[in-house]
Amino acid sequence: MGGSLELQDQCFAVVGLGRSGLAACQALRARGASVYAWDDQSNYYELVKNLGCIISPYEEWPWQNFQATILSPGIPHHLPVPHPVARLAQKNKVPIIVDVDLLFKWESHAKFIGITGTNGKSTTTALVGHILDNGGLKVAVGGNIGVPALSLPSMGERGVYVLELSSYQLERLPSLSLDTAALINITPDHLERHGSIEQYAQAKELIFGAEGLKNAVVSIDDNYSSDIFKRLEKKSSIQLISVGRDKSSLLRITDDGLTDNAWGAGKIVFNFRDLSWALGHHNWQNAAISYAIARCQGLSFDETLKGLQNFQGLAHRIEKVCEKRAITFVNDSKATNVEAVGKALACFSNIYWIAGGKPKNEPLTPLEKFYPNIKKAYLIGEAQESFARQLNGKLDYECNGTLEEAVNAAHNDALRAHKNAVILLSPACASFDQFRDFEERGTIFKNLVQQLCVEKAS
Ligand code: UMA
Repeated sequence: MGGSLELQDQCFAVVGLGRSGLAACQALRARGASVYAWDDQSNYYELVKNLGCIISPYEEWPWQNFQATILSPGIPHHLPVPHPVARLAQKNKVPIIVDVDLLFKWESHAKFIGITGTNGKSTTTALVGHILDNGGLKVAVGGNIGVPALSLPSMGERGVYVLELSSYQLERLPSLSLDTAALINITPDHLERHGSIEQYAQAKELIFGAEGLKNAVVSIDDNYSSDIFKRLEKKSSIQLISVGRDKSSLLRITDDGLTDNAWGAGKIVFNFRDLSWALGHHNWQNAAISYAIARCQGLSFDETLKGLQNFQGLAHRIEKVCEKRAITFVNDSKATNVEAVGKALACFSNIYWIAGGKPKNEPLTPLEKFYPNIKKAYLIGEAQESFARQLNGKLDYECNGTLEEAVNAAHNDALRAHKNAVILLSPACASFDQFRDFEERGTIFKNLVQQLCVEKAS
């Protein structure tokens, strides 16, 4: 992104040199800005020094010169404890932003679609990108989905950016500028960072705060989202589309299909069961929201349906890896919370469930209704003892420590049982105790599975 030197008189701090921070360093330097960079790990110091960034202790930085501090979304500025850099920025009245904020500023002539929610936001973001691209629009997809905003191409005024926005990012977007904003659902997540579910919901609601917002798509099936919808009803300047199972929904999800009271004269316009990727009811919600967003962009019914039908689904989210000897392996590494795991457990029966990782201190009790679908649990990572205590007497389990051990144990048990089975990685935990992120965890799972499938086939 970018190549002119229009920022050569400006100075920025970039803190956190993960995916978003590195892309920010590159983009800022390409525009000629001075960049002071920091990460508590030294892995990328050489790389950013080679880009011309300055690495030095942040206490010594010229704070009065900074336009903004680009603080990686994962680094707290408030709860549970502000990072010392955030305190320094606040003390020096330097705005704390995330990378996406610069994209809004630099690409102000393009159109932006923002999508948030506790679960389903990556699938919905990818799906919307896919439908719009299929419909002939010039589209770039990024944000929390894993493609840093500042690594996206410059799009020109006919371009459409489809951005997944997390609650972490939404709190640091003073330049938020969206044509269309969508909220999929709100259930407890990241509470250590936001303090309470109410404050987490407030962060999510920020997505509707953009000046000039034209379309708001809100699923109204949970109380927090429904309350946000009611507040939006008071804003007459936006087209507001409610989505959900609730009878009052403009786009109503039923077992027979999507009833469209917005563009389809109250008729059922398609059957969710015809969408091969839409495994599980939660994906019906993702499909309905994506349908709404596409129609808000002016796509015809046929164009929208075509995109919905030929979507391939998303890696690491209830992703079928392979099927061998009546055993289906499913990678759901992205399910880092209990709510997301419930969606996967609801899709299958005779499950050999691999769970655990870095605990989020959420009780497993909401999953108990799915235990009849589970044959046995295989526990890994820091969470294994606490999960074992919670499963004791309710579900057969063993502690395996590592993903590799768990895959082998589950596979041996499933083979011995001689029945159709599903080996499901759906951790209900973050990955950081043993992996870089959920993507690495999912990729390693897929590699282990591929090896097993090849070995056992030969
Ligand atoms: N770091 C410090 N000090 C700290 C904490 C972290 O220096 O106290 C450094 C780490 O050493 C590391 C960097 O900060 O080098 C990591 O920053 P980051 O965690 O913000 O990671 P990025 O790689 O920049 O990824 C971020 C998002 N990460 C988070 O929000 C935690 C990615 O979302 C996003 O895909 C990426 O930007 C591109 O936009 C991931 C995520 O887990 C998928 N998101 C959460 C979620 O979906 O629930 C919000």
